[in-house]
Amino acid sequence: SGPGLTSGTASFVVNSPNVSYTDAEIKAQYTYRTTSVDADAHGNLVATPREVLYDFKVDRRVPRVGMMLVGWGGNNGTTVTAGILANRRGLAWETKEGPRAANYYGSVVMGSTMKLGTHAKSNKDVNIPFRNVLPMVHPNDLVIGGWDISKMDLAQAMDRAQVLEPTLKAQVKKEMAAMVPLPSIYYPDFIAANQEDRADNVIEGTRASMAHVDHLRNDIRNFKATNGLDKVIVMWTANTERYADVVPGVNDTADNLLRSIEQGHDEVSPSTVFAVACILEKAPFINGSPQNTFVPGAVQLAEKHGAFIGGDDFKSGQTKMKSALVDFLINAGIKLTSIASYNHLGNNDGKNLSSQRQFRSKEISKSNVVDDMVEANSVLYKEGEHPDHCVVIKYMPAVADNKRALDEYYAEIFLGGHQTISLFNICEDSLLASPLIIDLVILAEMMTRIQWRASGVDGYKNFHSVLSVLSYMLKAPLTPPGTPVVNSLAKQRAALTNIFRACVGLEPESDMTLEHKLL
Ligand code: NAI
Ligand code: DG6
Repeated sequence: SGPGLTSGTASFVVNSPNVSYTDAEIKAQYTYRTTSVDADAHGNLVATPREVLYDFKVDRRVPRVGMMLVGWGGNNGTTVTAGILANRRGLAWETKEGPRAANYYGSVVMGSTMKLGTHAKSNKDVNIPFRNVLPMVHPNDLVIGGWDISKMDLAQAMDRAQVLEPTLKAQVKKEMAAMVPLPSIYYPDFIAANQEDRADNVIEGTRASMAHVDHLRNDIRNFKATNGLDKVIVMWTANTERYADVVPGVNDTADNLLRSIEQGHDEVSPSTVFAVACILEKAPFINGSPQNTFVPGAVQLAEKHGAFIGGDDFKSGQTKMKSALVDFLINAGIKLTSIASYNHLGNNDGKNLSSQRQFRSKEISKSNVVDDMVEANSVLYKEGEHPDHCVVIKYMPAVADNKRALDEYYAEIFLGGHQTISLFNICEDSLLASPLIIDLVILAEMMTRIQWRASGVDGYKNFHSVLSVLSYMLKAPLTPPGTPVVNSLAKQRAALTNIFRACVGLEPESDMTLEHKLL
């Protein structure tokens, strides 16, 4: 059939000989234009425009998708679940500030737009909801399940989290009470000792084992079958673990990792066992916490099985600001010389992070987020020079999920002057993280339906197993081995939108707007 898109799958068609539509697929031929740089015999840089022709193929059939959360009974798990129920049922509730209604604010997919192009007659920008650029799953349609080492049902767990208004909770309570997390694996050495009293819903055994992998695979299969699902996406939103030591022979290759699991090696974390189970089950697995779940052996296993993985650590508030603000400062030619970041929070995440080894995982993911921007500016920074950067997190039970993040950015400006920027960011942490969980699930699922080939070559392939296209939502983006990490928020968003545009044969949005300048 021709290029007639049914409403609800997309709100536009691309009118181009390079793009074709059937009920099942969108096919696009796309010219990827880059600039290749080399040095000549005198050491001068030579920039050469390059073009590569790719074919993209997008499966337009939106599947029935399950989202399984590890740590379902936590603050993020209960908040995202209640949020989806509230949206699905179009709920409204009273607060002291007046009525509020369900929305998806904070989700790039559901709450943001992208420029499609300029209007043929008026030359004005035409913007479309981000979710319409490709046929994505709607979050209201996600079937939700998951695991927790705490057996509390989701209604009680939502009360424990202290995030949502009582008037909203009352409306979703019945449905949430019927949701009970599956038992999970608990290896006490990996999370803070102060979490022990939560662990009343655990599968036997306190070390990695193939029995655990098989148990989790079986859980995914059952969830899929019981709910008639086409796909399941699994998200780690459980406690931050300590780093696992990367040891040659233990977790450095896929085979070694599998052997270590069989032998019950104590450097294999629960999150890595979940990752392995998902990889073997071909369920995309995303790590929303900072620990090194994806030890080299896990990445290699994913590559071997063509399974999708993504991570690490949701980028919600302070770090998102940092990856936007530092981009601005350094690209404005201002020499950032130090960043001091303080947080205090009183939720269970804060309690877990009050333990040194778990804090260290978070400190690492929060600290590396400006490296690429600094490295890119050799005018301001000598090789190896870096702004001072410190990260402090304190547990303050009284503020519960209302995290306080205080940042001071100190910079050198014109002629030795100084600029100090102080930020004070207060918000419910889980209300920022929940839309990221939704985006990560929807985008990861979308990536399972996009394939590519070099034009003229037989056989389409998937994107690389490591979904670095999810970087916008993650503090320490995992990238395919040997490829650079991009932290700049603007670049991360541009990569996401422009890759999705390429899939329907559209050029990247350049923002040149020559039509308004060459008059
Ligand atoms: P939380 O502590 O409220 O929830 C974590 C849940 O995981 C708890 O219910 C706990 O019982 C469960 N759990 C621990 N180990 C488990 C295991 N092996 N299997 C299954 N369940 C297990 O924490 P919250 O606030 O929901 O955050 C979750 C994770 O997301 C943390 O690692 C946090 O650092 C990370 N994160 C949170 C952000 C936010 O804005 N809320 C942003 C960035 C990351
Ligand atoms: C305090 O830093 C606790 C953490 O879990 C953070 O709240 C979380 O990682 C979000 O961090 P950020 O920097 O994205 O706001």
